[in-house]
Amino acid sequence: MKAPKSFRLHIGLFGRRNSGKSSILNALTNQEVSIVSEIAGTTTDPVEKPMELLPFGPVLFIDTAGIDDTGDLGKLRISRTFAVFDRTDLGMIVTDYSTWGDYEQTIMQEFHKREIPFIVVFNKSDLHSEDLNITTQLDSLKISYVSTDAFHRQGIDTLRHLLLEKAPADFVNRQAILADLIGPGEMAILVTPIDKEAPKGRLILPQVQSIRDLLDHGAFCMVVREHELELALQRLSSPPKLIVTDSQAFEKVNAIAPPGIPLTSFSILFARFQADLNEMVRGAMTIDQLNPGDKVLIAEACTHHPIEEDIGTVKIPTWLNKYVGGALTFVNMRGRDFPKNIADYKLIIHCGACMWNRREMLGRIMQAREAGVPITNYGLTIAYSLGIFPRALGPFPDALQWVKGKEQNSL
Ligand SMILES: Nc1nc2c(ncn2[C@@H]2O[C@H](COP(=O)(O)OP(=O)(O)O)[C@@H](O)[C@H]2O)c(=O)[nH]1
Ligand code: SF4
Ligand SMILES: [Mg+2]
Repeated sequence: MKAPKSFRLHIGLFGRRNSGKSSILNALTNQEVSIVSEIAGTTTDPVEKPMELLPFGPVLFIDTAGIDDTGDLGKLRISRTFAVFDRTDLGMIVTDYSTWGDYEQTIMQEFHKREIPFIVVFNKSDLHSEDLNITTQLDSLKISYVSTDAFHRQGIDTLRHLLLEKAPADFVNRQAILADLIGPGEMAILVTPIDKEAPKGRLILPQVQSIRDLLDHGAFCMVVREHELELALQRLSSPPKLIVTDSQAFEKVNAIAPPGIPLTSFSILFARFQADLNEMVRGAMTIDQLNPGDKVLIAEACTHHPIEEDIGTVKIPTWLNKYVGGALTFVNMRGRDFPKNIADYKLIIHCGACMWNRREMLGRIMQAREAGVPITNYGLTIAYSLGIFPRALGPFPDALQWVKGKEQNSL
């Protein structure tokens, strides 16, 4: 399904002709769709370029190709380029240290005036080295900047991290946990086992957040233990839109829930809400490629783990060793530190990051991707081990398609 335009992050690309806007776009998206040319552009109409930009997904670049400071700045104000500011959620000024001047400062002032977050990109760093006069000034104004060499793809990862850091929260955070799968006026059933591992007297955060999400969107739910699920289904005059269960009760719930009713787990909902479902599903699928002796990083966001004490230190390591038929080398990390040498690891298994915001988790996913290391989370590791993926990914066609393709290839 194509993402509607208004949900896309609009990135306004400003910069003189030949500053390297198209080259930066290509380097960021790894697509050769924007034409890189050595001849200065002729049109002053901004060009809209819908693209996939990791980790955001679909974004819209608005390329103001074809304007520069050769014209009168006054003309710029009335030109169609200036209207791009009205549509820009996040701005980029592409320049280099030798050309930084009035034109760039005008754009910068406009961003400031409109309170649009932006990044200054000093491109062509292979040709022009840093000018301390400029960067000291930007530092004092607390303006984010980066040096890139789009030609040799240097600095592009740093730029991508800055884009994530600066993007308005509305575009980074998911709007719904599960309400988008249910719809207003419709019902979900949430299955929450109440066993000795459940905290006393309360529900855990993901369950509470899911209930609230449904209420916020005019949907509703029934909350049951797995033992009462069958009875609950019998009482309903029409089936629920979705059943969500704790991964640990998945097998039981799978047997009770008629095949026509979509079923998923809280872990999967939260891999989508707090992280990136497709990326984490891909990560879990690489468990099959692990061999004894391989290094696996187990990362937890909290420095202490109030829930499920031993999952990262005992349960997952024990199961994975059994699965690969030998001892893997596990390293457990807690808190905000991420090891420098992540490329040494074959897999990163992260906690659900329920105490973090999505921006932080996407930052980690990007780091893993840059190092070429697959990443998944606790819940998906468990789900994969239980053989849950095909049914539990039913409500997420993209992720399911990927799993099916992978299974087909390995036949
Ligand atoms: N040396 C060098 N050349 C670059 C760099 N980025 C872009 N170019 C070259 O600069 C020219 C203009 O680039 P382009 O991306 O079309 O600029 P645009 O007009 O701003 O879109 C092309 O010849 C590019 O190959 C860079 O970082 N270093
Ligand atoms: S942030 Fe991670 S470690 Fe902390 S409670 Fe949530 S899942 Fe556990
Ligand atoms: Mg261009």
